[in-house]
Amino acid sequence: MELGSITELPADYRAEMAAAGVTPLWPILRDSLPRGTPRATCAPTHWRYEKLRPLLLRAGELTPIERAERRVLVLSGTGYGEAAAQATPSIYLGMQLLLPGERAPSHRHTPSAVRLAVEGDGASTLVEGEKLPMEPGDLVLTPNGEWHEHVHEGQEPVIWLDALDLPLLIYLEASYAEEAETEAQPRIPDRSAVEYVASGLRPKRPAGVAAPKNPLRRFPWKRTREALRALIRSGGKPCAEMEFINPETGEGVLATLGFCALLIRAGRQCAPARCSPPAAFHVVEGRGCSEINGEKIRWRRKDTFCAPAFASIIHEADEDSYLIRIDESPLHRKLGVYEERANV
Ligand code: 1HN
Repeated sequence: MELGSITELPADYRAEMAAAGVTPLWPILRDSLPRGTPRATCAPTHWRYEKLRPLLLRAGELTPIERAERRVLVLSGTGYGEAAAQATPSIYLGMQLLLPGERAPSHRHTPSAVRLAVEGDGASTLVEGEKLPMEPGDLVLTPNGEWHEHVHEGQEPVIWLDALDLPLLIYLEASYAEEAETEAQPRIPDRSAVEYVASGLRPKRPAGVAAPKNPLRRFPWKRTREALRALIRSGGKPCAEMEFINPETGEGVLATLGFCALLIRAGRQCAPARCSPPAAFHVVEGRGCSEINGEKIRWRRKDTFCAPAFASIIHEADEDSYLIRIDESPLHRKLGVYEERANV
C-alpha cells in the first residue's frame, strides 16, 4: 500500500498543522525507514594526492599559519555536495600542511582526531605533552579532550591526513574547542618507544594504579608494515588485515572510529563482506583498483577514497599494496546495528 503524500491534504489543514508545530509522519515514513537497506547519501569518492599536493603547497604560500591555525584542505565527499566537510556520515577527512619552523597552536576539543602521516619528516604532534613524531605511514591519535599542537623541526614541507568524528559531533550539537593560553607543552617521550615497545608487553603497575586512558597514541608505520607482512606470509591469503587497538583494553583506539591496516598482494583480489558502516581508505603504499558499488577507483600511493554503508567492495592490487581503513564500526557495534552481508 502506498502511503499518502502531503499534497493530497487540504491546504487549510496543512497551514493549521504548520501553525501548531506538527507535521504528518506518513509522507516521510518510507524515506526515514527504507526497506531492507539504508539509503546512503555518502557516495564513493576518490581524492588523488597528485591533485591535492600542489593545492596544499600553494595554500602554504597564500595563507600564513597564523591566519589558518590549521592549514587544511578538507576532502569533500561527492554525496554531500560541494564544500562539504565530510566524507562519510561520521568521518571528516582533511589534508594538512605544516612548513618547516611552523607551529599549529595548542587546543583541545570534543571531536576525536587521528593523523595519518603522508609526506615529509621532522614534524610532531604534542598530545598532552607527549611528543609524537609523524613519519610517513604513522598513525597518531588525538582522542577527544586532549590538548594538542603540531610543531615542525625538519627541513621540508610535512603533509598528513586528519580523520575526525567531527560530522557526528556536529550532528549531536556537541562540537566545541578550547584554546590554550600557554605555548608549547612540557614534553614526555613517545610511549610507543618507551612503554609499549613490543606487542603483548605493558609496564607492570602496582595494584590500584590504573593504566592511562589512551596508553598508545602512536603506531609507527614500520611496525604496522612488519606485522602485515608476517601475517600474509603465514596465511597464504590474498589479503591480510590488522586492527589498531588500545593495548591495555584490547578495544579499538577510539570510541567512534575504527582503524585497520590492510595488505593486498600483487595481482590478487579481495572482496570483504558488505558491512553496515561506511569507510574511508588511504593508500600508504602500492597501486591498484577498488570497485565500489560497480564504480572503479584506480588508486595510487597517498590517494584517499571512501565507500558508503553496505558497499560492495572489490580491491585489486597491481603491486603489494598497503591501505589504512577508517570506518564507523565502533559506533555501529555500540548501537547494536553492526551487520555484515555476503558480497554478491
Ligand atoms: C583539528 O584540531 C586539527 O588539530 C585538524 O590538527 C583539523 C578539523 C576540524 C576540527 C578540528 C588539528 C581539524 C581540527
